[in-house]
Formats: sequence, C-alpha cells, structure tokens
Amino acid sequence: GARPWYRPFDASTRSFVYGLQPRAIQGMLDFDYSCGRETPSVAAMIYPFGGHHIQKFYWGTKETLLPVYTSVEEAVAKHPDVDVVVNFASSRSVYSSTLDILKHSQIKAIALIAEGVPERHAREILHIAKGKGVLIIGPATVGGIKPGCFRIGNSGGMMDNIISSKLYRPGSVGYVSKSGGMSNELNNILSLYTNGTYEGIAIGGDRYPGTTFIDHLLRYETDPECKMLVLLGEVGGVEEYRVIEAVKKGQIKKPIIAWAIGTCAKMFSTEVQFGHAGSLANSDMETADAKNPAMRAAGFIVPDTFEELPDVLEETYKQLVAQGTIVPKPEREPPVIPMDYKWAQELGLIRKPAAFISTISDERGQELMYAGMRISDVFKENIGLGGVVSLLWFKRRLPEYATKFIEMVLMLTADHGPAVSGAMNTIVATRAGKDLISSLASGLLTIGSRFGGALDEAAAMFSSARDRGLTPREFVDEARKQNKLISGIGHKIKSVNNPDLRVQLVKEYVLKNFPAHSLLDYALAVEKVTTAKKDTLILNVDGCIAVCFVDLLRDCGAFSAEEADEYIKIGTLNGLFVLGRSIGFIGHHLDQKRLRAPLYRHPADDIFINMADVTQPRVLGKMQ
Ligand code: Q5B
Repeated sequence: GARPWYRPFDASTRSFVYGLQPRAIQGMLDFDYSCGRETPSVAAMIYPFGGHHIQKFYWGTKETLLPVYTSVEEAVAKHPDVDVVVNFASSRSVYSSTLDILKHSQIKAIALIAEGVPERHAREILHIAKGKGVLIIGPATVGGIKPGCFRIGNSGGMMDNIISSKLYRPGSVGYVSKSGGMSNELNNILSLYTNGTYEGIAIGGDRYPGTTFIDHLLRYETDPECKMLVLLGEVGGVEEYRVIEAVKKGQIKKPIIAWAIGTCAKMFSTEVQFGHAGSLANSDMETADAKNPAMRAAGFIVPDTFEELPDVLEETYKQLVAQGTIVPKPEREPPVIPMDYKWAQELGLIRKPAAFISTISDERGQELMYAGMRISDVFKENIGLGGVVSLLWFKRRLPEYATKFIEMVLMLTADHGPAVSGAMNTIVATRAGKDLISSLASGLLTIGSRFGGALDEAAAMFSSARDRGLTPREFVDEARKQNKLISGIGHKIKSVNNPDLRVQLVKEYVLKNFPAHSLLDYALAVEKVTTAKKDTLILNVDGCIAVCFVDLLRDCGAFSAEEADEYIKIGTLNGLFVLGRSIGFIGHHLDQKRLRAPLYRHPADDIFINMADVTQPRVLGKMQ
C-alpha cells in the first residue's frame, strides 16, 4: 500500500536509478544487504542510450541482474512497485528527464543529483512536483539516507563508513543538512552520542532546492518513530527562519538541536561564499552569526560552538531515554559486507595463486617490455626483427650474427611459389571466399613433417646420430633399417643438379659467420651419402636451417647445453618456418583477392575415381 506522506522511504522502498551509475547502484545494493533487506532497493536502471540490456551486480556474496530500460514509460510499466527515482542525469538533461518522470503518478519521490541545474529549471520542476505531491530532493545533493531502509545513491559514503556509523539499522534522530559531507560527519557523531540516525536528508547547496529544511523536519515531526530533530544549517539563505517560525507556532514540538555553519565568515574582511551556490549571505540575517542566536531564542537547542554539538546531542538523547521517549533497541552484530576482490587485493588482505604464469612480455607499466627490454630501446638499439624474435622466443639478446641469421631464415622461407601444398591450400581457401585469417590458417595447418615442418625432427635426428658417434653412413643405414625417412633430407624438385639456392645462401652465411658449425658439417656428410643414392636426397631447406640452428644454440655462448636441448625438444625450430611462410601465405591470399579469383573446383579428370577399389572393405551379407 501507499506509504504515509511523512515516510517516503521504508524497508520495502524500490527505486529506479536514472543514468548508468554502476558504482552508485552497487553501493545502494551493499547498503540494502547490510540492512538485511530481502530485495534490492534498486529495481532497474533507465538509460535512453545503448538499448535495452541487463547488468550484473553483487547481492551479498552472490550476483543479481538488473534490467536497463531505455524509457521511463517502459520501466514504470514493468515495475509497478517502484515509487522513487534517483536521477543522476547531468545538468543538461536533468530537466527533460525529470519532467518525463513526473508524468508517471506512480513516482512519489525524486532525488536530483546534478549540480549546476539552471535555477529556472529547478523552480519549474519544483512547481510541477508540488502540484502532483511529489517529493523532490536536490538538485546538487547526494540525496539522503534512511538507515535500515534506503540509501539514495552515494549518500553515507563508503561501506566502512556506513557500518561504523551503524546506518544498517535505524536510530531515533532525524536530521537535515545541506551537504553530503556534513551528513557523513553527522551520521558519525549521531552514532557515537545517540542511538543514531533515523533519517538524514542533504537538501543540496543550490539557492532553490526542491525541498528545504522545513519540509523534512515537518515529516520527522509527524513520524512517530523519529524522536529528536537536528538542523545543520549554514550561512546564506533564510530557510532556517522558516523552521524558527514552525517552532514558534508549535508545529515542531520535538526537541530540535541546531547549528548554522559559517560563524567563521566574519573573520574574513570580504564577503564569504562557502562551497554552495546558496551559501552566500546577502544580508546580516543570512549570516550564521544571526541564525544561531535566533534559533536559540526560539527554543532550539543550540550549542555555543560547533565543537559542543556532540555534548548537546548526548544530553538531549539521554533525557529522551530517561523520559522513556526513546527505548534503545539491543544492538545487532554489524553485518559483514563482502569486500570486492579488487579492493581486498589492493589492501593486501588476500592472496590467490595465479592461474597463469608468463615470463616474456609485460604491458602493465608505462612502457611495453619484451623480455625486460623497453619497446623504445628495441628501436633505439635497432635490434631488428631477429632481435625481437630472440627476446620473445629465447628471452635474451643474441649476438648480431645470430639475429641476422634469424632474419635471413624468415626472409628465405617467406615463400616458395604457389605450388607448394601450404600455398595451394591458402589459395583454395581464399577462392572459396574465406577471409585472411582463415586462409592463412588453412595454409599454416598444412605445415607438417613432410612440408615445412621437418625442422625439429631434423634437428633431433641429426644431433642424436652425431652425439651417439654414428658415422654418416651408419646414420643413413640405421634410418633405412628402421624404415624411417631422414627429416631434412629430400626435395620434390630440388636436387644435386638443380640445387636449392636458399640452402646455398644459408650454408655460406653459417660457414662465414658462425663460431662453430659441426652439425652442419655432419649433415653435409650425410647428404653426400644420400645423394649418392638419389640426387633429390639433398639436405633441404628445413634440414639445413635446423642443423645450423642447433649449431647456433650449442655454440653461440648464449645457451647452456640443457637449454639448447630443451629448445629443440619443445618445438622451437618449426616456428621459424611457420613465421616466415606466413608472410608468403598472406601474400597469396591478397593476390587471389586482387585477382578476384573465383571458386576453385579441381577437374574431375585429374582425379582417378574407382568405386571398386580393392582396398575398400566389402559389406557382406544382408544389409541392415
Ligand atoms: N627418400 C621431401 O619426397 C619429400 C627420404 C628418403 C631417406 C629421406 C621427402 C621427405 C623428409 C621430410 C622433409 C621437408 C616429401 C622438405 C619443404 C619446404 C619446401 C617445399 C617445396 C618449401 C620429398 C623417393 C625415394 C624413396 C624414399 C627416399 C625420400 N626422402 N630416404 N630419407 N628423407 N623428406 N621435408 O620427392 O627406394 O625409391 O623407395 O619426406 O625433410 O617442405 O619447395 O616443395 O620451401 O616450400 O616425393 O622446400 O624427401 O620422394 O617420397 O617419392 O621418395 O627417396 O624412401 O626411396 P619425394 P619420395 P625408394 S622441404
């Protein structure tokens, strides 16, 4: 049912938050959870841009989903239980959005957070809201808080503040102030010197707030649960005098403790304006020094200084307890609010084993690092692509002859014409309409032990044979006996008479630049044996690069013997061919695209089709 006019928020209040404010909403939900509410106080968000969607929030240790609607109309239709809107719209859009919200009679209270709302707009909103009996809090405010029930946006500050000020359960003191900061201070004082806040509203610092001190104090006066009133005024405006009138007329009978901030204003020789637009004294009457005595004279309880405020609060509270007006309730244990993982981690309260370990690069700092080297130094020192490969693959700088060798390998293996199986597959995929990545992947997936992917195996076979002291002939015989092809030997078209110039270039470079090349020498001796048998059984490009790389790993001085073996074992060397040939495959893909090459279909006359293949098993007996 509808709430009494004096109690716009209670423990079942449901609201919409206008604007995308996930942090504020999470704060509201954490507050709700600490109060022991059954349902979150936020039912949905309204945000006109980005379409209808849902967002995830924590509800205690679990998670909950809140819808985001694009219109007030839709939100209202879906949530008939909502009667409050916390409007975070900016000063630019707060006017139109609030008029829109005011069209829906279901909404009974609106908090306007925006600062800098033109006074003309604020007054018009106020006028319409008054006509419809809608409570407006703000603009230019955090809103307010009703302990144990409802929190407007960010009111009350951080969760630890909320817990330490016991805002998770109601007290007996209703207060009004202008600013959210002062409200936090007051919540704290009230929790220390009384049984705490019953409700607190920050009316906002503008000259024309939607509701002022008197509106809320009259509510608190009427609300039987609120036993004691506090008014925290400030320099500027005359709203305190309206409260004085109400006290004088007997409209406010509950004890009211008050203080107007800004008694220091007289210490300045010029006119002082505090943080708020409204906190400027236009006449003597608007100074704090006039307000405090006037309130005292009207029967408010006004301390002599702000520092004495806690004393008078405590005194008044104790009297109310002694009279039996306030019956303090037993305290409950402060609720445990789960801390956000990130925050707990920042505070150093928790630790968790990392799921991944990474040791080659780091982009978290100011500058990207490759194996400890700043990206700017990569260029300053001109380490080249070979240097980058040595950092990211081997986690170390290699001597220049080695990085140049890596670059040479990448350049040599970049392409070997369209007819090789990987390029063919790239081309066929491209012509089937596939994109660059798919076509490249199609080509790369063709790299295998026969085509381009023989490097690791070649490195392993040649070094094992040599390390075991086999002569080249013994090695070739052993492979033949085991019915094994020697990886790195043989080529489809290259031969002794049609030598592979790439292999020539690699050999020349290594013989000239490497400090040692014993495995290359061994492989060349093996080649002598195999080519004697058949002239296509040359040391091919895979084999030549592989054995030279073993020489590099073992003898350049940058690796231990174990490291050198490990790099061969974990499949580093095929990476060289994969990386190099990617350049060519991408080239073939782009080439086919440029040529607008149509779908390829292999001519049937090029395939011998024989359904009666003797190697196929026959199905005998009855068909099922
Ligand atoms: N036989 C490469 O075969 C090829 C033997 C052997 C002992 C061997 C074959 C092979 C090992 C894998 C390897 C990398 C399939 C090659 C590359 C990149 C490329 C490619 C391009 C580019 C060629 C004929 C006779 C048979 C075999 C014997 C053959 N290989 N004996 N050890 N390794 N090599 N792959 O021409 O008695 O007559 O029955 O698997 O290193 O992929 O450009 O195309 O840049 O893209 O079809 O360069 O050598 O010869 O299989 O008909 O064999 O020689 O046992 O003896 P072929 P096959 P037999 S580089």
